Amino acid sequence: MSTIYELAKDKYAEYGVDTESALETLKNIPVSLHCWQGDDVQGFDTTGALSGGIQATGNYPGRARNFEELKADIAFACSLMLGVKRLNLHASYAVKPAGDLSDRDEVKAEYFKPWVDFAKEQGLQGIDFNPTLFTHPMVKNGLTLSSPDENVRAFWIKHCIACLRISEYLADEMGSPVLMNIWIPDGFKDVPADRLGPRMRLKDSLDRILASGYDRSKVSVAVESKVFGIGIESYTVGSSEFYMNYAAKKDICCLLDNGHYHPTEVVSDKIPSLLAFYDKIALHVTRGVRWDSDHVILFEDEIKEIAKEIVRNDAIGKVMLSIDYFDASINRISAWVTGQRALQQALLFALLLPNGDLKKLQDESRFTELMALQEECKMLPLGPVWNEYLAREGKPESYIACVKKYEQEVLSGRA
Ligand code: RNT
Ligand code: ZN
Repeated sequence: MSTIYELAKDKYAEYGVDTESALETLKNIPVSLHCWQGDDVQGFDTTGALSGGIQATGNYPGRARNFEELKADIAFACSLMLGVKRLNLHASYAVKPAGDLSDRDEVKAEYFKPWVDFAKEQGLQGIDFNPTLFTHPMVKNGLTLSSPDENVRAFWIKHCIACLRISEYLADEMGSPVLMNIWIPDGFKDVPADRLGPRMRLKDSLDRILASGYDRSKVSVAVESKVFGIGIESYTVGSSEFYMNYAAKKDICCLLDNGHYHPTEVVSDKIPSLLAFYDKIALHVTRGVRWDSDHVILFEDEIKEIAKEIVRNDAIGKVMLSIDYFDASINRISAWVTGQRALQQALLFALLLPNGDLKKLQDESRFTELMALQEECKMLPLGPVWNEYLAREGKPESYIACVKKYEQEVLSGRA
């Protein structure tokens, strides 16, 4: 234990905060790592440009081009990250035997066995899963589960049902429940003539997917809303209100992505609203800059607010955390590590607040003292506690040199 940590520990103790229990809690909070940061959301089953209103911008060299490269990059990124890790996969990352030309509606559990082996090797806690309803020729006129074309809808319903089976398989193999999150890009660039019809079709599609049945002790199904995407500016079928009501009626889960709301709306305020009604909620933690730009998470105010709402509402076991961004303009591994560490820093910050005292001040309407104490807390010595966490987990404080070395030795060989 470093002297500087001892001093920080004493300082926090003056506020009634136990740094040891904060560190113990922090290291056990699972964070699901999105595989798609490593290859700009390309996946293995198509060479088409990313579609669905999302974009990975930049052309930093060294993108993982196949399963072996992506695995190597994830393993390396994991070696620089802290805490309990899970892996978050998209169906488009199926590892198919050579010559297997089956389409997404025939995606099978066995295609994910190589990922299971990898996750076990890496000591990951579990795997989470996502059907992939974008970057594919069966996305017709930008629509999938809400399409008026019954063939299109049937194809994607079949895909999602296949993904339920894969999720159950992943839960069995990893011995850990799987979050299966459904996000669809469906919407219109310009003013629609019918806003209800597509939503009724989406509702029916989801009903049919859920009606195929799945083991709720193994799989939590989530639906992820969105306000708009590039080229889908005027109307999104899977809006926040649509999915929140759907999830409540069907007793499934809402997934909140903090890039998916109007810029002045905050997910930190939505978390306690949902906790009043749901046993579990899921998050995609990201950083939107002016729009759903999926920038790397930084240790910034809204991330801290999100962390506070999880910690002070005793919701650590109720809020499933995944990171979700894709930056192709910087070293992709550094992007993974910076974002995952920033989320952990925010959680540590929240765990080290005198949350009980702050709540009491609010309940006693002592707002002057509440404001003063909240500001005082911002100056508490978080850094030394963070560094102690790194030291105990055997991770370097600065990871730039390691990333640069990997870049020279491995990434630079990828033409
Ligand atoms: C898109 C959603 C969605 C995707 C991934 C690839 O706006 O955030 O979660 O980022 O599924
Ligand atoms: Zn998301």
